Amino acid sequence: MQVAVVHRRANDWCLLETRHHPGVIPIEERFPRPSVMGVLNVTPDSFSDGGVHLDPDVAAAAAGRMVADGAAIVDVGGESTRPGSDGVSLDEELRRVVPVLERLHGDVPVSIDTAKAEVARRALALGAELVNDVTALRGDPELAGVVAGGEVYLCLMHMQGKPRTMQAAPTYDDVASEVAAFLEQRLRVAVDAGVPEERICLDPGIGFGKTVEHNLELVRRLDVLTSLGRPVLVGFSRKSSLRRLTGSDDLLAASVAAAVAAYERGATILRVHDVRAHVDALTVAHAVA
Ligand code: HH2
Repeated sequence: MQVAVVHRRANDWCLLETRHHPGVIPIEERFPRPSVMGVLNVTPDSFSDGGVHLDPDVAAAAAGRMVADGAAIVDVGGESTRPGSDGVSLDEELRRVVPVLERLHGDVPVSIDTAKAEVARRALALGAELVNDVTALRGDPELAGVVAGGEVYLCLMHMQGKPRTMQAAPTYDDVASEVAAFLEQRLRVAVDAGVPEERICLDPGIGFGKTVEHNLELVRRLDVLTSLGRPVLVGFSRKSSLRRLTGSDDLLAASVAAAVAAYERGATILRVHDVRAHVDALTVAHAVA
């Protein structure tokens, strides 16, 4: 397959080259707008589904249900990044995710939510087609090479600080333009490392070193991110800002509203826990649009 590789330099778009990437269609074709990414945390301590999917058979069944409900891909993660979390060892992360990936291989389209090159390597060998790195290639110097060497998509996410302390005092002069500048720089790092640009999507990192108002501003001004020319992924599902806004512990309606708002402002992929409700809502929002 022939694909054009377009790089952004200053304010100009320029066609730099045309490359062959057999077998991998551009991310916009693989994930038309809107597409839903189901969240499957294989952790004891995640935000909202911690402990639910620790049994690999239970996790695999849940992933199958997400696809049946309309998810385009299921994001499997073995390390919680909730505020205050410390991270897990490589062995522990592999112990959590590999049995799940083995059960899903060939049946369910999978994304691996990891910052570790070795976890990504094992996941790709077991069929994962997207690497979702919340550190945007800052966590493990070998991850870019693993992604560049595989036929795989990449999500680069913005985070201010580290999960342990990121919610202590998030500060920005202009959150939308600072997040956009960061993502543009990480996009360039990924492309320079050999990851084809047409396989990359960008994510503002809702809740990762942001106040409620920062998160809302990022959705409100999502055009600042879409103008970078890459598909934007937004993960607002069940995040604590929604609880702060509504005062409710049931975050389903709030999550759906946030996803629809993000879609209407240009988001392509919505990362969500409750797949069915989001697919229905986005189907209607898309039909109206
Ligand atoms: N949010 C979480 C984890 N991974 N990846 C992307 N690209 N975007 C996100 O917004 C995002 C992410 C955190 O949410 P969750 O998976 O529910 O919780 P935890 O990190 O505690 O497992």
